[in-house]
Amino acid sequence: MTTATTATASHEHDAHHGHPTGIMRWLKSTNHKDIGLMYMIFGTTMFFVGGLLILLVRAELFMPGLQLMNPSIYNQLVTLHGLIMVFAFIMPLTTGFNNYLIPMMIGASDMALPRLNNWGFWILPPAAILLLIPFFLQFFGIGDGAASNAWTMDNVALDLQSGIGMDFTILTVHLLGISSITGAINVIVTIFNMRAPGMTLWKMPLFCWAWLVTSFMLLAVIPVLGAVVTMLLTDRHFGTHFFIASGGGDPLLFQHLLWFFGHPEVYIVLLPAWGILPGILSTFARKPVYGYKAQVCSFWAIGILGSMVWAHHMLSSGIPLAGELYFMYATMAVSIPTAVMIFCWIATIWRGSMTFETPMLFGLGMIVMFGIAGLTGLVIPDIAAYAQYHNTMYVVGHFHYPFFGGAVLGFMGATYFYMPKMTGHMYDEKLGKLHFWLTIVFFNFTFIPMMMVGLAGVPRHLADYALKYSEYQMISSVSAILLGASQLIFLYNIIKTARGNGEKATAQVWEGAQGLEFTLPSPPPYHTFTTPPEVK
Ligand code: CU1
Repeated sequence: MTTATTATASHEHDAHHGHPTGIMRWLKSTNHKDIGLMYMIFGTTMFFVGGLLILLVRAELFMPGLQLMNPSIYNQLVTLHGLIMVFAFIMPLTTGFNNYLIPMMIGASDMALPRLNNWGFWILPPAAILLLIPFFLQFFGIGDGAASNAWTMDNVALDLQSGIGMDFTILTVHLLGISSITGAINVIVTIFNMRAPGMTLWKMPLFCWAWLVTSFMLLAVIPVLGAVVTMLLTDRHFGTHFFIASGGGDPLLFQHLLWFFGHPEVYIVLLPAWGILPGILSTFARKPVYGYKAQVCSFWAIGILGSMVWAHHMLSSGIPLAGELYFMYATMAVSIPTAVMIFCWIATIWRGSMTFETPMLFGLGMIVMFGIAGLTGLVIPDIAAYAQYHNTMYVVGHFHYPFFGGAVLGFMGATYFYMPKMTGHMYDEKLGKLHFWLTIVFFNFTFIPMMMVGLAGVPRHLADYALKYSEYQMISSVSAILLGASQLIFLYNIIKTARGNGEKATAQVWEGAQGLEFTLPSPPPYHTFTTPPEVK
């Protein structure tokens, strides 16, 4: 079955019910491409919101002794930046791609549960607004601002004491969790039940596998997050003592439950990017994906192993030495399947006839940056060194390598890769390349100095620092602002392409020279992807 015929079929189906127009078309849409697009647009919008918040933070850190804002606002901005980037930007963005691509990759007419799909998306905008409301209310004298205990919320004593911002955050986490779970159920049901005849699991593109593993991880850990914030809520307002030691509770339980979600969350963000990268690499290297099965097995190994290492965030929280040793070695073991995956990517491009269009640049950039992520992360759970690294800017610098250098670069590449297919128009290649080089340079100049000051002992979540760290902090701040500004080129390019101002994409875009048939180990469902869908 081709997309052309399924698209026609679904349009006929809509016609029977009358075609909703205007805003209703989007509010009521059950079409996977519509919903995918809405996820992508929402995610990209929140990327700029979250980015703007952290630029205020970098402005505050530009010089020691500056006081552009009070420390509470500073911590709120840091916290909102983290929550927004993880929950309202990258997760919705990758979900948008899964909605858009998975049905076409496996030859399904739509996601298996289209109404659930619609609901899952429309929970998000109100959730994002709820998260931000307390931040603005404080300027009218209501409440004491948004949550300010970092996006990981891992200091339960602070969580118990803080004001309405925490309650808003708890409600937001519930809404976002519902959205993620509905999305995960939809992916699993779609992949297991909606594959076209002949499309066996072992023929699926890696992106589908990556999202299948991601979905199972979401189902395993999001309910735990829901439980832990509910227990926090009842501790705060209804007299329970789950986490209050004076009432017989256990503060450490809070950290265990929270990180049982928090660490797998890293892989939930990263797996979709690992899944979308091999197709890009093989296209521009003109070689088949190397080690398809090895990569699928790595996804599962990382998914399972990655769910058993959570207490490497708690090595200074007073867990028994045997536990610390287990969590140290288990965490290091995750680097084995990760390395298998990275070697497969390198083998995919090895001796290929490579060209360096924008998606390929982002793909290659992602491999290198993700390599740095792995190496800078490998040292943190070392129990001998953890006391030095814990709660420093080093950790902040490090985790931006997997999140930005891995997931964000990967999906920027994917955006350039799929935009011609989605819109029927080519993006501006010159601007795309400019965007890549500015992004990769300023990204590193933002976060390497951050790791340097962290190693020297500058703690995170503090609005000031000693004079001797000024140079590094200035480099980081200026680079962050330039990194943010470079993203406006990306935005301009997307809008220009989406509005159809670019050169028309042919049905063979990325084919011929690039050959999408090379992206798959077997009969390519990408071939069903040659008719540009109408975007209204
Ligand atoms: Cu972790």
